[in-house]
Amino acid sequence: MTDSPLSRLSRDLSGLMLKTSPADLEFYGRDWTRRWAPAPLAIALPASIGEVQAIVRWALQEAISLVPSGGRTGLSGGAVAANGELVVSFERMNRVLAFDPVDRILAVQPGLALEALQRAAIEHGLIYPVDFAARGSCSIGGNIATNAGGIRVIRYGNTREWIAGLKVVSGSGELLDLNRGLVKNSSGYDLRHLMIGAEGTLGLIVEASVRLTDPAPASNVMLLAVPAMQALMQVFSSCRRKLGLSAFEFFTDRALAHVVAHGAQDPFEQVSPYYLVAEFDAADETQQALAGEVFEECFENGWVNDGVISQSSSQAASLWRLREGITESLAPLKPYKNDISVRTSAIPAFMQAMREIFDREYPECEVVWFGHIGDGNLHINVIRSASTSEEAFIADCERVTSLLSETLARFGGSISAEHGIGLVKKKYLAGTRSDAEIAMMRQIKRVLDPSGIMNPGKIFDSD
Ligand code: 2HG
Ligand code: ZN
Repeated sequence: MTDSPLSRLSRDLSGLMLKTSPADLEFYGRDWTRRWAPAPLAIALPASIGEVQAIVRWALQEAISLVPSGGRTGLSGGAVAANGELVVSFERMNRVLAFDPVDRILAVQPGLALEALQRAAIEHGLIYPVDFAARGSCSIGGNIATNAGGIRVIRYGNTREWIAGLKVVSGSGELLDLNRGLVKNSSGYDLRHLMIGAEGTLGLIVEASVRLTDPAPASNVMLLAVPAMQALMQVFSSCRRKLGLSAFEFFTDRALAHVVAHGAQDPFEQVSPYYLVAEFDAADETQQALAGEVFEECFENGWVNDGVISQSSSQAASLWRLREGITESLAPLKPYKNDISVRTSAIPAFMQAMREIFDREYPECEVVWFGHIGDGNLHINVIRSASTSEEAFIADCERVTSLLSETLARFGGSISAEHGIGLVKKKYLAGTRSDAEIAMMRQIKRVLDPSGIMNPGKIFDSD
């Protein structure tokens, strides 16, 4: 074997699993974005924290960048390796390590799939409440790296709320044991929170202590057909006032058409421009009766013109499918994705402003809106028309996203609510974060990753 960085890595770390076949480089070098051609140097699949530390030491010596890799379901290019980086896949570090019933903390490795974590919680009579459609393939390490949100943020918050401790190998090779599962810890800067949402740019998450909670009360789901945009928030206020909401989601007629074309069942005869999915506590008759009251109030006020309340868990699942199946139904069309947030109170005015921009700027594209409207988080997927080339389409979407970014700045919103900045949203960061903040983020990166080997080029370029 010739003497190369990779041969030195195999020699120094003889047990380390490495993959280098073209198919593996392709597979591990990309996430769910399909814009960048994967070109990693190789894939390392460490089995222990010791191996991860040794990889970082090697990377520092060889000046080779590292791209952390979980389930690669990301939508912002955060896990893309397109520049000769070593991908560090946590596929083999995917175990539940320990459970403490007093602390209600599950210690897990970063490669554990979200769904497997949720199942492990149930085995202990508890739940891990962060949830979203990619649960079967995404990993907890990736969820932490993007501070993933999902469908129950309105009740349970984002991933950040559930991380009681983190072990991280920093860009300088140190193993940091952050917060160690403490509930209270007022001892200076909380570096754990710095790592959450850092998209792997500061270090590699090698273990997480995840908080669990009591099982959710019995719930029902209602799907409401809404004739006008202004009514969306009126329905929200009514639901919020009277129900114990665990999710409040929305989608448009266009989104519905795509999931239905993918096999989901449309329960309504007439098309409406907007739909809302509300999940609410329905543990007893009093709570169920309240749902009936909300329903009536919405009908009487003309905010809703059709609706259905689930009568069984399978009906609840098919109503959820209408919302959760949207991303998959659109995937073959390779949409350009926006994932924005504003304060929930600003949603009506923001939607109106954006609709005017999209109607004007995307005359030929289909624009599909959906998302977590109760959190102020909207997903906007733009679909290329057959007459436009992929390159021209991306260029056009980037131009319109600049307008979106300016509008977000006016509304005090964010260009990434829950998917991360990655490569996709990098050029719009300055619309959401001030120059002073970005400069400080760069300085923080220099402290934790002095050689700039940790997922470089993601979130911002180093100067
Ligand atoms: C969702 O809420 C996901 O379904 C994906 O965050 C959003 O595909 C998207 O744009
Ligand atoms: Zn989402």
